[in-house]
Amino acid sequence: MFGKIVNFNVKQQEVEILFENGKGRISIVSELIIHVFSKLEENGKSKAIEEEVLWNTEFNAAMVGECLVISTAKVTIKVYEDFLVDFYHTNGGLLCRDYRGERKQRLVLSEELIELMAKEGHQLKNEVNNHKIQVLKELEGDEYFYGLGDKTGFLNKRGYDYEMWNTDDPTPQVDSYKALYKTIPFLITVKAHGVYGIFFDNTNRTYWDMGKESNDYFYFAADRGNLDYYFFAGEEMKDILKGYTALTGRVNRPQLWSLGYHQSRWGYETESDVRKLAKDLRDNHIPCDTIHLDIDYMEKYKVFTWNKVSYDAPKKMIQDLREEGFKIVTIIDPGVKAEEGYKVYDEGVEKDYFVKTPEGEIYVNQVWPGDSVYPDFGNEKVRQWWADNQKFLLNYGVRGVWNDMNEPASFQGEIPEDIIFSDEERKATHGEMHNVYGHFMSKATYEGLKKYDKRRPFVITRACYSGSQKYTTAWTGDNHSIWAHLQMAIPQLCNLGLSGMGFAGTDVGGFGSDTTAELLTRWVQVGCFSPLFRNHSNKGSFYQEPWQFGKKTMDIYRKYVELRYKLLPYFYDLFVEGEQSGLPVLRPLVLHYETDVRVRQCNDQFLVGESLLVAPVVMQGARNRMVYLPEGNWIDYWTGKEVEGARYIIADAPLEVCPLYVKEGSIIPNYPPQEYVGEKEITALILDIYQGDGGYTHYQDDGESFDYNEGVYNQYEFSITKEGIFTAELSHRGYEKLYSSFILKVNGKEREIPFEGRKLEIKLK
Ligand code: MIG
Repeated sequence: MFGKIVNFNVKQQEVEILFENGKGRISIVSELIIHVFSKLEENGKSKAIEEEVLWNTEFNAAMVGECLVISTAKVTIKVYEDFLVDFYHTNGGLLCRDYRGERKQRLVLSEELIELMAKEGHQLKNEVNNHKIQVLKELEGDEYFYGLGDKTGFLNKRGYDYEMWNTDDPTPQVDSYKALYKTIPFLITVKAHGVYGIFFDNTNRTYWDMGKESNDYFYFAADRGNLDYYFFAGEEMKDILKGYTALTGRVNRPQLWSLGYHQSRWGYETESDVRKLAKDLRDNHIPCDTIHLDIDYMEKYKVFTWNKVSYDAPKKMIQDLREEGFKIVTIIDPGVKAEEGYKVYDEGVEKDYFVKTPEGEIYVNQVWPGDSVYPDFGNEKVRQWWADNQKFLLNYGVRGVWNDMNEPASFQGEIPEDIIFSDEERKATHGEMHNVYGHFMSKATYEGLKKYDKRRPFVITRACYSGSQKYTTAWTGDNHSIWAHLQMAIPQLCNLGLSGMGFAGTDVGGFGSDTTAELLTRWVQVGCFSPLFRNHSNKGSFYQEPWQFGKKTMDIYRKYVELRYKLLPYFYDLFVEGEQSGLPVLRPLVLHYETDVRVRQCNDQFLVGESLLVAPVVMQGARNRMVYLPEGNWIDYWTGKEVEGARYIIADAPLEVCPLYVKEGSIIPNYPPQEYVGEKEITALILDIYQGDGGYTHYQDDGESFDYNEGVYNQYEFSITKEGIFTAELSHRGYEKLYSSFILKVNGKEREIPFEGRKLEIKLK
């Protein structure tokens, strides 16, 4: 307990508070972002926020009675005895108050009952488990919670509890799971009178109760680390996400091909399997840019080796495939086979790069290669070494790296929490570094690719921490081919986006268990709108490439992959915009319509940008569904029919239809059909125009390099009015390949307008 406030002291933008029994600090990061901190143990720097910035902000701090009141133009913070902190809008309204009471036990169980239930394996717990760091925030009653990374269940996290402890558990993940692969201790709260965000920057195991235990409070807690959280205020959800990503970083624009279709499976075991796959894709005209190689390409699962028995000449294979437009992404696990004579192991041992037991021995557990050791990614030297190892893959022509098993996973029991990991130069424990292991592995991979490939790195990870979005994309791990997991895909991807990790996808068709024609069909209708669009499946499960279930399924599948390729410039523009706004590509409806209570728990629809509303069918057997359209007018993408919003409609959805609506006044750029990115030189940009008032910004660059940082890109501004006046204008010119024309598509009719860089104005009707 901190006790009473004794004194406070302002140092630039930090307010240090002296309590009777300890010290606290409130930092003014900006007028909307407040950092609450008290040092409780030795700890390294933030892993999520690499450069701690305090934007120049005016504020006042003064004691008012027993209370320390700090005000920026937007937020007023009241600090009380025991370091209780309340946040208000500076113009008056309450944002969020610390809860004053003790935690309550909802259900008291007898010892006898606990024992009895244990006989069948039920693990009941009785006592309220108070944590060393425990921040209880008052609930007013109307809060909805979003974010928290990849947690199972539905969009709104209210009424559930979670833990942050990166976990590899391939059994079908359901709503009652406390943790999955990722730790993103960030949430956004929406309530009737405001919105706020909280980021608890603690890498240890943390506990989150979103009003499950009681309707009076929610909490976040930990037994290690510091009291260290950020409070974000703003007018709307977008401001909160912008603030969070301003601190932890944003998704950078990817290489364009990585937005195409990816085909994967564990595993295509031999070179001829891979060549056959590529041929099948092209023969069946399923557009595809990327083929993923799972662990079978390695020699005995040893990372940075190639199995030359099943692959005759991998370099030649990759080169041949490249000529067909395919890029190869290879998997890399962190576990290094403990085998003398194996270069990666020998080097790591010699340089002291593996994690150790408290007694100073290299720690050994098991993963795919058998006995394996774990690189100590928390240390920069180890990361540099890992970055250098990427050269091995790049020399073969590999274009991206897929990082798996980096929770880190282990087959012989959990890695004990006292195993010694590094936090840079400082010795730390597994308990402290576990949740950032995948983050640092991704960072090392990113840096290796950036240094040696020079193009925008394409990295996929399973485990991550807040801030990993700067370095890597993510997939949601081992889902199953079950309808519940197609249903879960939507809230999971929406919440990942609201957690800053916007470049994400699920295994289309489902990873474990066997998919069906119908499930695969409905999944591709979600997958083609997911930022990362990859079909992947488990060894031993049915093959689920698009042709595996016959022509009808394949034809529908192809239609949606083709739709994705058509929409590529729209996806790309959304990524470029996200660099500024922090907004994800795939968004829950609540992000744009947060005052509409009807969308706050919408679990089976989502937006791509602001213009496209997707209402996929996620129920077996359903051939129509209810769709909620928010305010405004919407146009049915398939029929062109206009539908009024702010109401529910029943949409027809035979197997080949994924209900899709475009907001009026939208301009959506399209590419012509291609089987892979770059197949055609695109000189005419298609603009799909939906009449109404609207504007659109389009970005054009080489889709690959970092040259855009030097201004090598073109930026186009388009607009449309209700009266049918269309304008096009270049707002930045720096990339040589200017479009020579625009193909305007209005009500199904096309009209080509030449463009020479000068402003255009055209009457459409
Ligand atoms: O424990 O590399 O989630 O995508 O195919 C299995 C084999 C290890 C788990 C990944 C999955 C991948 C599989 N891996």
